[in-house]
Amino acid sequence: EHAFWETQPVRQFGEKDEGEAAEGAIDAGGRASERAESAPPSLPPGYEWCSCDMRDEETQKEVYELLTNNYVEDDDAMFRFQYSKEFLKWALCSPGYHLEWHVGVRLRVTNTLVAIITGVPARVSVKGKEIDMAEINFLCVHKKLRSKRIAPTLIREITRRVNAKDVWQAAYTAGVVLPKPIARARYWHRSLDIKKLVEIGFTRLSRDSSMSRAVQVYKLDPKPKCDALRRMLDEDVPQVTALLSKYLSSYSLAPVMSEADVRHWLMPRDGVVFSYVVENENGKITDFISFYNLPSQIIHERTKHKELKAAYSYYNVATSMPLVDLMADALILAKCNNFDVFNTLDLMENASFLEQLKFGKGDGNLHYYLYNWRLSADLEASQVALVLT
Ligand code: MYA
Ligand code: JJ1
Repeated sequence: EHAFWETQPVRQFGEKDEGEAAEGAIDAGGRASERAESAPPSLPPGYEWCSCDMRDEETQKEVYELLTNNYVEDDDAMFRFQYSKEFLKWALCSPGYHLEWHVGVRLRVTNTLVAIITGVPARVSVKGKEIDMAEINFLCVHKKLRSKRIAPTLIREITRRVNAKDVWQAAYTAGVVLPKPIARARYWHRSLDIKKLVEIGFTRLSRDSSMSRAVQVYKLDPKPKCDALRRMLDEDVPQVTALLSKYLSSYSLAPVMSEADVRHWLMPRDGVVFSYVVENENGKITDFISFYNLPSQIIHERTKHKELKAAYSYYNVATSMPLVDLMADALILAKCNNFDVFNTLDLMENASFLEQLKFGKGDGNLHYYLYNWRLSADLEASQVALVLT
């Protein structure tokens, strides 16, 4: 059934529950390092390993093009993620990143990049235990090379390179079900430009609704309700770090962020990540909003539209007002920034505002996984506070 995953230190389907006592590394200390390989696994003849330097413009373009044409699609192959170069640089060149964890496969004769898998270092809190991990993302094999077992080879190679830095755990997400999810989250969508969303087939009008009625339903105020909301500034980093750290510490799975991490992941970046704070009269930051820009390409373009502009909810903290009021303003800010739709997962407290703010449940799931870490029980989405880009 899972010829590759059965060989890996991950929870298997049908495995007996071993209770709280068994929580921890599946393949512990000594055994894990015995497993560590000293040479890369072999690729089919004609292919070779490389590292992708995302600060090099030529490489950035190759990674961008591989993903643009071959990365994640929805179940009906209508939309494909369209990560921008700036976004990829942000997602991959985070504090402490290792060039070798951006693994590529090239076709020797032409030097064409045909597959990648990436990792960045992150400190992750799992049920209160802080672990240095790799966050794995952007696993992608060119459409013409699918089903040749290249993905397992990529996973083995990145595992080897991560282990070489003395890191033995990883966190990753996928739309597909693999052995074995620790949590399942759902995508929810809030229309900002309903007319465009219908035209491109992202949404349908309910049977009893006309377009003009739907436009009314999704209409938003032109400006946020909260006057004290402003873009996050560099000088806010210490307070945002404190606010966020306190908030995240109550979850079973959450990133542990230093000021440097917050500066990297949460300071506004044009066209990539949007962050806002509420500062009170005493100069105290009480609330925080963030979302990132991840457009999708419209695969069978039948209309004038080429791209779906989607904002994805990132980390949000409300202390001076109800979360639903803060997120109502997040929708307005996304609309002001010309997004067509605001997407979120039902992580953290997000389920509490979905209905009131007119989100609809999407057709996509996101499964969360840990590599080489056993939990005694699955987590509820509401206990997960880790958002991977
Ligand atoms: S999730 C996003 C994944 N990317 C896409 O969906 C893009 C479009 N699809 C593709 O590019 C290919 O279809 C991929 C598979 C590359 C996905 N995660 O080579 P194959 C297993 C893990 O013949 P292909 C993300 O980026 C599959 O069950 N495994 O298949 C997080 C089968 O194994 P088994 C997957 O279709 C990635 C084997 O691969 C996935 O040509 C986290 C078939 O290989 C998947 N998304 O290529 C990776 N899809 O027989 C794990 C299929 O056992 C990281 N498979 O069922 C683990 C931690 C590593 C570091 C550890 C450090 C300590
Ligand atoms: O975007 C997604 N679904 C959309 C489009 C569906 C098109 C047909 N399949 C969707 N639209 C309906 C929304 C509507 C809103 C108002 C009320 C009624 C419903 O559902 C989905 C998420 O829902 N996206 C995907 O499937 C993309 C893949 C997601 C997995 C990503 C894994 C990559 C992680 C790597 O780390």
